[in-house]
Amino acid sequence: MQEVEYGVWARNVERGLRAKAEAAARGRGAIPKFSMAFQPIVNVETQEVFAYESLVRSPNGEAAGRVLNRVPLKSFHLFDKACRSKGIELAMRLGLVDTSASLTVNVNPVAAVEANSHLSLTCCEAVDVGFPLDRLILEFVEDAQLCDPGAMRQLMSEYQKMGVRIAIDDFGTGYSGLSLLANLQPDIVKLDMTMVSKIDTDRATAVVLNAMVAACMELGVEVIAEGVERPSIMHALTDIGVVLQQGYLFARPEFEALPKVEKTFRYIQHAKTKHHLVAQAS
Ligand SMILES: [Ca+2]
Repeated sequence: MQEVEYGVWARNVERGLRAKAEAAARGRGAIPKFSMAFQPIVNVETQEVFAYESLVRSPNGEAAGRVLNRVPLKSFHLFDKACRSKGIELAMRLGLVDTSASLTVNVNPVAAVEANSHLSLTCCEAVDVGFPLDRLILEFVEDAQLCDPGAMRQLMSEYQKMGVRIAIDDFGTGYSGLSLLANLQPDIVKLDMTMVSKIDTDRATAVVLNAMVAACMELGVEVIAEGVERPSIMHALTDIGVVLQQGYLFARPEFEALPKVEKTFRYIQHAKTKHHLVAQAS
């Protein structure tokens, strides 16, 4: 009982300190004002939204760069955390938990390893506002050069134990490649957009992606493809078993809203039927 009481007290103190630090940073103008847009990740097979990714935007919905360029380096870790808080808070307000979709929020791995309390506060805040942790996905950018894989693995497993899922973002661009899967044991990988954009035109890229996806499947790691912009990319991905897809073909990020995808799913169904008929005829 005493431990729980102490834990609650310590958590509240910690939160109070963070809130003060954030308010002070905002007061000094250290963290620029910002908001979020949401982009769906769809399952092209079941035609459901798997998750929405929350993405930073300026307060009027302009591109992320407008905000990111104004974040002072010393406030970067605070900003990283503030983005997740905003994403969760907005997703709650937009009724995401009333759908079957999850929410993905981005995490800078260096900030997470060096200021772990920021990440645990993200989870505390999620619990406080009634956001279920098993619907939360943390997207870590793959950067083995900046982060010790041992420390990252330990950090990730702590959150996995709480029911949060871990995704490796931009998978395939880093230096460690497939060994990262064994070292970090994520739940999900998001294939790098540059590779995905060439799957339908460049055979070498298609072969490498196929091998990466096969390794993920063997290890029970779910795969998401980002940057799906043409039906031929969607078909090439579906052919190698990647059904979770994100990109302009389905929906652009929408400012402070969860994009509607009913029309998209009708379009996917049409494209799939056509692809199937063409394959049968040839
Ligand atoms: Ca991301």
